[in-house]
This record gives sequence, C-alpha cells and structure tokens, in this order.
Amino acid sequence: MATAIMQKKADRLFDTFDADHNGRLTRDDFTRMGSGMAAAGGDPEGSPRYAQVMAAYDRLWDGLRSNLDANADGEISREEFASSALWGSSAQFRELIAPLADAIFAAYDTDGDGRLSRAEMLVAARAHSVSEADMMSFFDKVDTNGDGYLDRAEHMRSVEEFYTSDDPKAAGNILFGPV
Ligand SMILES: [Ca+2]
Ligand SMILES: [Ca+2]
Ligand SMILES: [Ca+2]
Repeated sequence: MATAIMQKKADRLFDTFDADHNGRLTRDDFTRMGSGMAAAGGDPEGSPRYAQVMAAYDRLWDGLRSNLDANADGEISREEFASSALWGSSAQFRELIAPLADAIFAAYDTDGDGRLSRAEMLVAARAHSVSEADMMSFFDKVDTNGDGYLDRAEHMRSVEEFYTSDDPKAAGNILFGPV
C-alpha cells in the first residue's frame, strides 16, 4: 500500500462498503448492501435468490473481518482497511479476495448464466450507488473481448486490478466509479 492511486481506491471502496456512512465497517453495512442488491434485482425476501445474495454479502463481510480487523473489535476502521497488506499483493488477492469476488459474481449473475450482462451490472451499480454512466464506462473497458458480457475471467481480472495495480490507467480501477 502507499501509492496515491491505491490510497484513493481504498478510500473509494471503504466509502462504498460503509453503507450506513458511520465511518466504520460492520456486519450491518453488508446486510444493508445485500438487501439493497436483492431489492435492486427485484428478489423478494424469502426467495432463493434473496438468500443467495444475502449469503454472498455475509461471506464478503466474514472474509474481510477475519483478515482486516486488526484489533479484533468486530469493526473495520478506515485505517485498518487502507493499511491492509492486501493492497498491491497478488498473492494475498488470490488467497483472500478471489473467493469473495466469486461469491459476489454469483450474486450479480441474476439469471445464473455464468456471465454478467449490462443489465445485471446496472442492478449492481444501483445497489452500490455507482452511476449508470460510470458503470457502463467500466463495463466497456473490462469487457476485453467485446462480446457484451463480463465473463468470470474478465470480472476477476478487473477486481484483481482494483486491488493490486498501481497503474492509474488500469481499467479495473473504476470498479466502484472514478478514482
Ligand atoms: Ca458502517
Ligand atoms: Ca448473467
Ligand atoms: Ca466479455
């Protein structure tokens, strides 16, 4: 961690995850994001999709808490989040974040066809307060084979760039909007 672009991305992601804007990450934020994602996708409480989406966000929280909550108080502060050894490390990314990114991919893949359409990514944009224009600009950059879908590899590459690249021009940087 340390480079300016990394710091900006960490701040951006922290603000995205801090759904209740109280300056720290707790399980509540992830429950809120999960239900927001389910609502944006039109999945009512009690439906199998609702349960799947909530489980994905729950897993995301558990994975982050067990690795980033340095002082073990059940919350992740902005400092804990940004100072994590995770940023910039491909090894840490593969071990910690790649499985979480897979869970979120499944949560985004509403129709379960194994790829993310523009419509599915717009649902995610709504749930994470990213503008439609920003999401489409991200989509076009990371759909590297230009087939109009993000497949697993394209999605994973973009998430990996977000966490590990200090290239200010890396396409994955704008996963949650411009930095
Ligand atoms: Ca919070
Ligand atoms: Ca899909
Ligand atoms: Ca594609």
